[in-house]
Amino acid sequence: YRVQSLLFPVETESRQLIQLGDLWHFKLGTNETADLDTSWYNRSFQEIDDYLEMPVPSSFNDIGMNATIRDHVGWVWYQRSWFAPRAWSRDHNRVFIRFGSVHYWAKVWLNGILLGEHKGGHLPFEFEITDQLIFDKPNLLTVSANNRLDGSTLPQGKTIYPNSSLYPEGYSMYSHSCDYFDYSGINRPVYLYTTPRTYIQDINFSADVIHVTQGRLIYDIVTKGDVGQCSVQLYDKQGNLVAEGSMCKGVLRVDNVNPWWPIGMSQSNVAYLYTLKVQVGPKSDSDIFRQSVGFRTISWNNEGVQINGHPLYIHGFGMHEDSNIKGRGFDSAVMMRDINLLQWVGANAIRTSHYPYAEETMAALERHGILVIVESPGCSIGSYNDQLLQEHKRILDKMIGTHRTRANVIMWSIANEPTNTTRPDAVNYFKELALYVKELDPTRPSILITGEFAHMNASTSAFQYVDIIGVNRYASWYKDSGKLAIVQTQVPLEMVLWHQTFNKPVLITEYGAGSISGQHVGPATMWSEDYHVQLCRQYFRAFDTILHSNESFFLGEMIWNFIDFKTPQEYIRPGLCVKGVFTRDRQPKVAAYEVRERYCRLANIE
Ligand code: GCB
Repeated sequence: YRVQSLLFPVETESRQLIQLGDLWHFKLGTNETADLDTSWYNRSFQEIDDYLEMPVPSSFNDIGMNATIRDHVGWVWYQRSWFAPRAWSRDHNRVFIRFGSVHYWAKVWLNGILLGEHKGGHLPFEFEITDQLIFDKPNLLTVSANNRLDGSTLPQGKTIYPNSSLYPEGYSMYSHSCDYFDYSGINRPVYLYTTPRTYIQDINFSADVIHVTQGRLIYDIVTKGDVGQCSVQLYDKQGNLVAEGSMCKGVLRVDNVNPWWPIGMSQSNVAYLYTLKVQVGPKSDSDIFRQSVGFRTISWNNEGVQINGHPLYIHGFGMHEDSNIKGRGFDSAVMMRDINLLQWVGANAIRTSHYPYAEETMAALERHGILVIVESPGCSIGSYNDQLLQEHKRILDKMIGTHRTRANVIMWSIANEPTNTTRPDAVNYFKELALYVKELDPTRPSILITGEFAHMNASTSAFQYVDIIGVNRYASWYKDSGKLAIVQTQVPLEMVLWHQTFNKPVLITEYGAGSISGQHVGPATMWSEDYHVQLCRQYFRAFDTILHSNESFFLGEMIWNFIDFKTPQEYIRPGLCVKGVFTRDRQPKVAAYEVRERYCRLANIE
């Protein structure tokens, strides 16, 4: 079964890579139908009227002081012109334009010609532009993006027109179904890259460890043009050739392989990566691509997950792509700060709550030995229909295609906190999705994450079809607020119940408390850092109770959240969800030191 995937572009001796960054021209759309603003895609904004300057990649929401732009729902327009180097002429090259993500629905024009469109706000897409490029004057690139979500998008959203004299005429209220601020625009880098005429389109592979010490790489190279043979070489970290082949599809074996291990499971060999070099096409003009390969085996049963045969205990965080000013915009400085904090605090895993993250981030996490549960954008699904099911499948297909070659990806999260999961329409919906995910990738377990309370009957629940049960639980925060003493009774009891009902491993995917950084109240009171620390201690003791019991099904603990992140305006939160163990500007709250002590002990880090 071939999933939809795109190679993440890299520079090689046969490929040039340029980021189309800096400032683009920007304006808000005037219509609900992008095509009505017709003149904008074949004429420069400069000739038309006013425009703003907008950084790319970045969300557009928090760049200015204009609430209309911050809260805009509908189409926006971006434009940038650029010169193509003469060396890119079509006799020698192909040229592609690739977007890391545009939220949610994007249309792209080059020199007035529609290249195509893409739906899905957290996944990459690209177009070949070889035949549209011009060389004697600037190329005009125009992108329109619509962030309006509805019942058939992931996540879902809704627009309500209150028919009431209490609101101005034509007034509408918009919301999307999750508590994070829905940052929009061109959130991830835009690249131009070249390839030779005959080129490597995709490299599908899976790499595992068999017979304890042998690495096995099963690969399939997709090419365009008349390639004849594929040359495939695998190098270790020191640059020694350890295996090679000449088929476009086949198996490479490495004896005495260095497995890829996450933080904490190996003292000497964390995140060992080999390099796969693929070469195709005529000698004089061959295409070359290099790809990281980590060998590891993921297995699972009704009690847990194993990496290379060793039981895994997850200690990590739910996260968000969120930072000051840029919003969800990719920033390599923020990414590295986050990875350094994850390592400092001793985390071995994250969940890409509540959407797939940037490919740049996934590659960096792989290099640093941090495991990832990749989550689909299906957050808080509230109504089920066939159109949504098809969209969910399409997005899972692309999400798995985008991230499946990463050694650190251990699990696919189908959805976070869907509602009414014992209703027949929900049960059917998740049955189809769970089977679909297994068909796309039988090598990894699937997880579905619940915010509901324990179901007493597995046969009428959507959770019967996935491999792992994820539980988001806010005992002594949303429920029994301020009552820290109940955690140690309720949490172990409920986790055991989930396991007994479904006979599957259980992972606590969220728990936590909000704390205003710097606020101290004794005795510990909700919203203070003191309460945050106390709550962590209570949960840690509850987890230890489960771990020290005779039952072994508890897969691990993930705190909500790594950082404070922006939410829509509402009266239950001060502009941010302040459950971060770190502040939004990535400084430790007091709870971070508490978490660090436990996580470093769990990871055997000094
Ligand atoms: C949840 C959601 C998460 C929220 C969190 C909260 O259950 O999964 O997106 O941010 O609760 O803080 O309310």
